[in-house]
Amino acid sequence: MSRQSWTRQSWSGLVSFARAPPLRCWGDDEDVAYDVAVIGAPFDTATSYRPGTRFGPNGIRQGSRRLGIERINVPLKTRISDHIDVVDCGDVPMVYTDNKVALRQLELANKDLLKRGVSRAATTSTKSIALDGKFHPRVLTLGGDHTITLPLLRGVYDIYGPVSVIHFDSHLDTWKPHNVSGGPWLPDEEIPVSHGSYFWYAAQEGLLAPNQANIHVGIRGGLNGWEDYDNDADVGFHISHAWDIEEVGYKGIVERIREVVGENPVYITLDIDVVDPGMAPATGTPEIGGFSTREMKKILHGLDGLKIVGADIVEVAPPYDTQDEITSIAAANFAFEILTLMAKTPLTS
Ligand SMILES: [Mn+2]
Repeated sequence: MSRQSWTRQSWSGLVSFARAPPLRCWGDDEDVAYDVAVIGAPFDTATSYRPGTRFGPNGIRQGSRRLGIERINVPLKTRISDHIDVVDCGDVPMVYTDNKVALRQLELANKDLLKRGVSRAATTSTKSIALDGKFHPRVLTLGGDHTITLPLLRGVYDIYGPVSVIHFDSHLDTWKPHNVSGGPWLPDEEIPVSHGSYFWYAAQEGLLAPNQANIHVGIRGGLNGWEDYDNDADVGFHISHAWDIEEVGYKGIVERIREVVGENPVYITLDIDVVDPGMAPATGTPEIGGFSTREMKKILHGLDGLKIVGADIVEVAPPYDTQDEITSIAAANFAFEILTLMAKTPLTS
């Protein structure tokens, strides 16, 4: 692939994620092949507390300026560009006037990328884990509030079937939509999807791996009632609490994740609020007592070898960030770690 980034310097030029070449993936460049597309989903109109994640994609890109796909990830001993071609497709147009329309826009944009071929992995003689046996690009999405995971999972499902979800978050996000009141005028069932209920829809649609092969990691939010945990198990998740790390360490957390997902294809969705607000304050629904960025990196490194078919980093709301961009930098680094894991493990069967 001949396209170059805008600049090789971290402090100048137009910004793309980790200096990946920018492409017009849904326009003039739609015939250019790559292995991983980074896309932005600027969406914050289904959040329950403080909005601002429509600025997340560009915030995370700004936070990634000192990262580079051509630089070595030292703990993982990997240079991403040695293995895969990564591009930054920019942001998907998402309307701010109607969530249903906005999420549909993201669903179509994502599916459009996923159905294409790849640049490098295709040259191997091995078979892909995709249902059609072919290699397809992987998409790493920069959110956006967490609702965006629902349309993204629909795309992944079409290519790979149901996937095991590893969900880093302080909240369950499996709530029934009608836990929010419709008021005296509307039946509660008319309440649409939000950033707290998208997994409930995903389960209804059969997008999640069966037999409870999905896991939340870092959970510590409050509940409406203990029945929320029963509902969560029905949706298909195991729960690893944030405080578990005191007892079992990061190795114990990793062991539990790997036990739950087994050999399944994996989708990683990372809500930045999994990290303690002391290290990642700029998010919609902060909860104290979270992981440190160092702990998160160790846990992500423990996922080395899993077949990651897609990922998103969500709930980064730069308007609440510190002047030194602490949250955006954390989010960009986690995206970079996941990208490195993708580079290391091809989706071969
Ligand atoms: Mn959350």
